[in-house]
Amino acid sequence: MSFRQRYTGLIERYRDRLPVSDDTRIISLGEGNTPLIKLNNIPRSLGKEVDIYVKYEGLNPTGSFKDRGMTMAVTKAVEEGSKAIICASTGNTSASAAAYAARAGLTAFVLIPDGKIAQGKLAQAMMEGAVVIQVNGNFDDGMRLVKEVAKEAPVTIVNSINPYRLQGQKTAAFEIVEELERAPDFHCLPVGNAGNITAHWIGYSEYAADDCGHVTDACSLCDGHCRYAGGPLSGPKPKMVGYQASGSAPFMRGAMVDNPETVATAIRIGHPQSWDNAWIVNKESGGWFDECDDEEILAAQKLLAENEGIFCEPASAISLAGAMRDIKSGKIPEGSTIVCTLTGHGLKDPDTAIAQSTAPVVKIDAEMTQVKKAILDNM
Ligand code: AN7
Repeated sequence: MSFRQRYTGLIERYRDRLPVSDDTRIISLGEGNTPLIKLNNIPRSLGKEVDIYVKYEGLNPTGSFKDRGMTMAVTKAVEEGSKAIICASTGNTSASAAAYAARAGLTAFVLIPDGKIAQGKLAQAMMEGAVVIQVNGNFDDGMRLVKEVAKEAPVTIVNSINPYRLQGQKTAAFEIVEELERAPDFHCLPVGNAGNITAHWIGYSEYAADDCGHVTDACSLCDGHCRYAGGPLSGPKPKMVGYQASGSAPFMRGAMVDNPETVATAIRIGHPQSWDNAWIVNKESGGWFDECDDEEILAAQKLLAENEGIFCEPASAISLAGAMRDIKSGKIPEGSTIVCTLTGHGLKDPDTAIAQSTAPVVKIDAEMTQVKKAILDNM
C-alpha cells in the first residue's frame, strides 16, 4: 500500500518557482490544488463541440483564489518582520488577509466599502479577528486610502499591487497545464483589478519558456516523479479573455470608471490597479476584454448550479457567461479547449443566491401524507 504525500500548500509544491528560501517560514492553510472540472451538460446544450473546464477556486481555504496570493504575501511580510498587514477589499481579499494574518499572528486591517460586501465575506473577516474599517465609499476609495496610509504607518499592503500576490496566484496556471498536459486555447476570467489575469499570464509564460518541461530526472517541479515524463508539457499559451460587469467595465470604456455598479460586488472596481499589465496580457496573448450585464451574470451562476452542481459567486460566473456568448458567436471556435476560472464560492454571497432562486420551497406539517404529496407533486 502506498501513501500519497500530504499536500501542504502551493509554496511547498512550487517552491522552486517562487521567491522563498530554505529558511523561509511558510504561512499556509493548504491553498491551491483546486479541482479542474470538465463541464458535461452546458457544452451539450450549446450545441457546439468544445471542451469547457472550470477551475473551482472557490475550494481554496477561505473560499476564493485570493489565498494563492495571500500565502505568499503574508509569508514574505513575516519574513520581512512586518507586524501588521492592510488591504482595501470588495470582500474576498479581506477574508483571505484576515485568515492568513490570524495564522501568522499578525494584525490585519481591512478597508471595505460600506454596505457593498457580501455577507459571507464580512463574516469571515470578523470571525478571523481582522480590524474591519468600513469606508463610506467604494473599493477605489479604500485603495487610495490604503496606499496613502501605508506611507505613514507600519503596515504591509497585501493588495495585488504587492508583487508577491501575483507570484502566488500564477500557480493556478501551472496546475492547469499539468492537469491538461497542455495549455488551454482560451482562458476566461472575471476582471476587477486585473491582478489575476496578469498572474495567470505570468504562470503560462513561465511554463511555456521552461526547457525542462517535466522531462528530466532533475525536474525541479516533480523531483523526477512526474507522470508526464517523456513528453514536453510546454506549448502554446492561451488567449486570455477578461470579462467585466457592464456597470463596472473600465477596460471596455478604455478609461477609469468613477461610480462602478454591479450585482457582482467582488468586481465592483472602477480603477483597476493592474491597468497597464492587463493591456500587456491582452496584446501578448491575442485575447480580448468584453462585458456582461448583471442579468447574464446571474443567469450563468444559476445555470452552472442547476446543470452542473457547481455553486460559485456572481463575479465568478461572468467567466462562463462571457465564454458561452463567445462560443455561440464563434469567436471561440469549435474544437477549442477553454478554461473558465470560478474565482469564489457561491456561499460567499447567500443573499444574492436566495434572492434569485426559483427553487420550490414546500411547507408542510410533520406528517407522512404531506411529505408524500410534496414528492408526488414535484416529480
Ligand atoms: C470572486 O477582494 O478585488 O481582477 O478586494 O473577489 O484580480 O481583481 C476581488 C476580486 C474576481 C477580480 N472574482 O480579480 C477584493 C477583490 C472574485 C473576486 C475578482 C475578485 P482581479
